[in-house]
Amino acid sequence: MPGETILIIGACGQIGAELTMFLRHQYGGSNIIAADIKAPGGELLESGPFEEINVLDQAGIAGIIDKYKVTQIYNMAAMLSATGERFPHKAWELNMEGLINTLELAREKNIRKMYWPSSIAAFGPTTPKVDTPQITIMEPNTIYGISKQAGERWCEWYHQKFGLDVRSLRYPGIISYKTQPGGGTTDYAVDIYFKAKAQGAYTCFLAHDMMLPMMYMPDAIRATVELMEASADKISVRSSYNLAAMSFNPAMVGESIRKYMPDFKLDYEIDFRQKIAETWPGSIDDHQARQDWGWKHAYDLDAMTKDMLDHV
Ligand code: AKB
Repeated sequence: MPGETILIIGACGQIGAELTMFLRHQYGGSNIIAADIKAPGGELLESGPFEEINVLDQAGIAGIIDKYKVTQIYNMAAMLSATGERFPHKAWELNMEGLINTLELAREKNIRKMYWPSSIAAFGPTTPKVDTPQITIMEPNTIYGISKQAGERWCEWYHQKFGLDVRSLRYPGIISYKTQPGGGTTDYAVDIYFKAKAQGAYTCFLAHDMMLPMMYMPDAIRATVELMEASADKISVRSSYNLAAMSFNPAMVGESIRKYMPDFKLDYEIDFRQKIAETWPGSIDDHQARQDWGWKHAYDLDAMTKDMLDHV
């Protein structure tokens, strides 16, 4: 990837922070421009350029693209499902106008490649729940999910209309220990490890048998970078690729943690996020990603549990 300068908007978020550091290690700090609404501390700030910008500020982003001669954009800024239900208009504005701003800038400024994350939330209650196909019924009923579904249509439209090389993944719930998620429905699968280590116990807001597709952060980062580095003729999906690694429910995470911490206690106080989770798939058929650009996950539940407990 020599000669590329990559702008990552939303660089301080759960995925953005690790993606930024991964790309900086791989391609050199000065070639990866981190941007977010508020400056971070620590290695994200020290390891390369940082720009304070709101994804809704199109003119400001245009200035950053010109200043650094940006050739690729990753737009990772989003409000997730649970917070989106509390602030629906704000979520729509951030998720949709933010996306359209960057698509339009990518077109205007001849950006070589753009990345935008979709989610399993783009599916809805009428979608087949087991091995959800790449192409299927999509009637999401959260504002976050509606914005992801509409966003996928926008991405495909920009590709068809203008030949923009925009690529996307439908992330499952992402589990990580470096940066915590905020405002998602799958967040329990991160919190549970932190509470297991700190208190030996966790009270879960989803039901014990709520199966959801999940992925460990190293797999999510590798998938993102592999998709972006695949040659364009291998990319047959311009809306967003289904992507999978494992599926589990809270009781299964509890059992996995007990293999390393036999006294771990798990109980349940179910809240409004259960209703959101019930509308999402339990497992995902990602054969298109595996076939097109060679996607292969590395972590299953027990391998992830061991690594999480070693690090949190
Ligand atoms: C959320 O729970 O909102 C996100 C997602 C599945 O996109 N983690």
